[in-house]
Amino acid sequence: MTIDFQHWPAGLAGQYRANGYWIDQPLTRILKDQCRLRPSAPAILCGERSVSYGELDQLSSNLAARLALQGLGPGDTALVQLPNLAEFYIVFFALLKAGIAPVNALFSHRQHELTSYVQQIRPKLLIASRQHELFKTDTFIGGLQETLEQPLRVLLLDEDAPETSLSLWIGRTPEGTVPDHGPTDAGDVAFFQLSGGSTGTPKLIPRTHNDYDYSVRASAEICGLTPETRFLCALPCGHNFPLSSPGALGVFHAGGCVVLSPSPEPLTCFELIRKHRVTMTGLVPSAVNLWLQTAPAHPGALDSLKLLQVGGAHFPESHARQVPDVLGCKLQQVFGMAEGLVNYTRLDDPDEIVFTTQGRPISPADEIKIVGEDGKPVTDGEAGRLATRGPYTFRGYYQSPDHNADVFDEDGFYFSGDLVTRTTDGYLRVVGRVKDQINRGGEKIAAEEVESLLLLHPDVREAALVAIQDPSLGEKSCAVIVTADAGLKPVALRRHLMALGVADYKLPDRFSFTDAIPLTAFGKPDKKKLRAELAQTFSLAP
Ligand code: J2J
Repeated sequence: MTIDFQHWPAGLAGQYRANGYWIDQPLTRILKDQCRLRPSAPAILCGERSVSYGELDQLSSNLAARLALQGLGPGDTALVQLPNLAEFYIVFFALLKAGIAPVNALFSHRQHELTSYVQQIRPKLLIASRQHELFKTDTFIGGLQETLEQPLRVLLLDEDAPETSLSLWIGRTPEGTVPDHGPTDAGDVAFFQLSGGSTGTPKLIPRTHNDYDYSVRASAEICGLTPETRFLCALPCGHNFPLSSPGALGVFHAGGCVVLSPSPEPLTCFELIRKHRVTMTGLVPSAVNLWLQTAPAHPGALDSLKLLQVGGAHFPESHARQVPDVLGCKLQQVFGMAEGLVNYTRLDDPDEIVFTTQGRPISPADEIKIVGEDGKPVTDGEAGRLATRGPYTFRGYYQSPDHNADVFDEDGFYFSGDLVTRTTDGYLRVVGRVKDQINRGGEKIAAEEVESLLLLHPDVREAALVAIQDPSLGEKSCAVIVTADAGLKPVALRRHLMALGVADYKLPDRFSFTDAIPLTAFGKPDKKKLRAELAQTFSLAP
């Protein structure tokens, strides 16, 4: 059994293999290699725990074997929601070993997001934590089970019942003969990555072993990772950036060590960096701003830190320039996407490139097109829509033919929705966005998703979600609402969204009530005009 997804055309796939980008090995080879080379070296530091490569291999094999004994294997999917703990990687490798393809939901996701993922992948397995509000009781799980045709096996962290305790399943090697079906073929889906999205439902991105492994190997090389690398994972560990750019998988590939932090909060991270002599980390710009403000009061705290990667959202040049002086480390800008393409400034690039661009693609095989409003390529330096295809850029969202028709051209180039310019040396600058998305400190909010939830409120006639500038997060969201009820209050709408179980970061930061939403010549909400109007309103606000 395999999971259906949009493959690369045979010609390109042949080239990717011939050039050594695709090596036809499962992602589990990352762990296998390190178990051979350095089984007792620490792979993960998590609180007081240190997990060696040998242990990571053993624990993930325990879980994989138990899942196989339950009859789970290739073709099956899992919904996983774990916080930044060692179990995230144990589970990730276990599922790869067993050939089960997970969706790794963010810990901030609530029933709206999880239900949508379940509807799309129809999982046979749920792995989550009792610490999450949804799993404090079994009510939500029971509801999910009712929507599925087959039994949902559930494993929970911090669970007392032995039959559903993730820790027990991980901790003991099962007895008896274990069927060994997995991992899936290297050309098949290894797992699903989450799209930041611009549509009503969050879309899933099938990632194959071949494509993901290439991005990890190449990223590790670009970022100069070695067995001495100590990487602080402070962003949500399932996100594409801290997982693969080069992220934890890149660090494992190089034989280094991942230090887990529950969040990017500066004091927590500074303490971990000091304690574990962390050499590198990756942050979103809003977190870097906090670090820049906090670091001067903690001289020496970041002594071991050599490289700070910044990506996920616009990073102002004025902040970029402060990084080496204030934080005492090298800056690397990263412009990536869960759909594939990742750009890095290189470690030996001149300062001007590092401070003023978002890097260039990983691979010589990454094909980039930048097109103007007429659909024709722009000249270098001119802004246009970014389109790309390549050995680790996906070819279609999972089960989304209509949306795929909108975001891919006939040659298989994916339009990311970013507006970029390119220097003559091939470096990209992100200058804007055409997708209907708010980038709230690196967390992506699909406007349409929140708008359709707002429209479920009986007093909301029209709703438009737009970005407003924010000094700390870069952007926040404002919902512009047309209502017949003059007494409708933001608190009522916020409660309405919370009752629908949407993740907190998607709750509009502001509400603005109006008589009519301005329309473009095509009759669509004129968000550009709305943004300009709101900028005025909020800059005048006390
Ligand atoms: C401006 N916008 C950026 C940047 C991403 C590495 C790093 C980041 C992501 C990521 C990732 C940006 N400047 N430096 O997956 O592997 C915006 C763009 C892009 C979208 C993708 C990785 N870096 N962005 O952020 O899938 O709009 O991936 O299309 O979450 O974030 O978001 P996401």
